[in-house]
Amino acid sequence: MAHGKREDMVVHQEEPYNAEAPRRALAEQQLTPLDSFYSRNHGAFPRIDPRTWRLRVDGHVERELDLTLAQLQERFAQHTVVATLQCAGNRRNGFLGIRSIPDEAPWGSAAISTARWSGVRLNDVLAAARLTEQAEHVEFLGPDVAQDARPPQPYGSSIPVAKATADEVLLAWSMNDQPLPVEHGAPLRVVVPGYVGARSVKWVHRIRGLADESDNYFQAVAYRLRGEAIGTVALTCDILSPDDGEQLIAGPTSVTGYALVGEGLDVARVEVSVDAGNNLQEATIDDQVGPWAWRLWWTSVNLPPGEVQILARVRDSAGAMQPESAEQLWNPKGYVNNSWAHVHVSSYAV
Ligand SMILES: Nc1nc2c(c(=O)[nH]1)N[C@H]1C(S)=C(S)[C@@H](COP(=O)(O)O)O[C@H]1N2
Ligand SMILES: [Mo]
Repeated sequence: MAHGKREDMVVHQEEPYNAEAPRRALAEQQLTPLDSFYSRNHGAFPRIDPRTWRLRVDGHVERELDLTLAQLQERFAQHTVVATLQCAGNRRNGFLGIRSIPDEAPWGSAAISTARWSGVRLNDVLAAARLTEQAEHVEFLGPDVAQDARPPQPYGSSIPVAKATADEVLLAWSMNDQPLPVEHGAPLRVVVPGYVGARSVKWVHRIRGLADESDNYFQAVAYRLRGEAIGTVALTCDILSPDDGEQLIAGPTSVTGYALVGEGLDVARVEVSVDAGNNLQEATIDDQVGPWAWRLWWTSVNLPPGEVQILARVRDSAGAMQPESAEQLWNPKGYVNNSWAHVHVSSYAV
């Protein structure tokens, strides 16, 4: 099992390792098993000696900190948050038929996963360091050097101070009640619920209070859309089973998936159709595991024989609907394809 992942991972790149599970592996589980959780890396996995590892907090702070993991665990209260992480490139493959996107991985539907994260609140650590009034952003730096950056540099990014001091943002050492795997950032990673995965910096070893956004390549150049750094995640849903290309028996068929809505909003309605939206049926929405996690949904459709496209779309509690087509969303890096979900299956009568 390479990197602790299941054998049937779709590996987009071996080195650095970039892989997602078949979408069915994510279906019907609120927490994604660690062996199926997507892995997105811009550099080689770093080698970190936990005995010499320190977290440094500096920049616009009154008190610089240098903390071992044990000190972090002793001095601050432990908190747990269930949060979905989604890569900005999730569903990029839906853009590729419109115009090609060279040099970016053709992620399918599984560059999104949900875990129960435990650690300390970033805000508690920032309070100990006493951010000064000049600090408008908080930067996170990792040790892994990204050769795809211009120029090559360690991975980093930043979030606005209002988000950095919110209760849900963690410095986590545990994932699904297990020690954080090195692939996911051990000994310590940032988890920024509600924000695009790129801000949840793995192997974080330095946190800085800054007056402006980070000038790291992954904040200042990549992970931007229409000039803005991508922050909050856009309203989206997807089908997790059946998988694209499956062969099924016509008749009653279960369709399941997830929906994800913006901060403070709820899933109002998920609709599923097997006839291009002429007839839509409402899916049942699963219980909420927490405000930062996806909502699973399911329904049963009556699958006609032949080549069938199954469609799903979500509306949030503010009345917003995800955009219908990927065409209007296409962008040169292929970020945030939150268009209506589709899978194509073939079915036959028995
Ligand atoms: N240090 C570091 N942190 C990182 C990355 C990285 O390459 N290096 N990738 C980011 C991106 S783009 C995403 S989507 C998430 C992926 O987290 P995962 O690999 O645990 O799923 O981590 C983010 N944090
Ligand atoms: Mo990402």
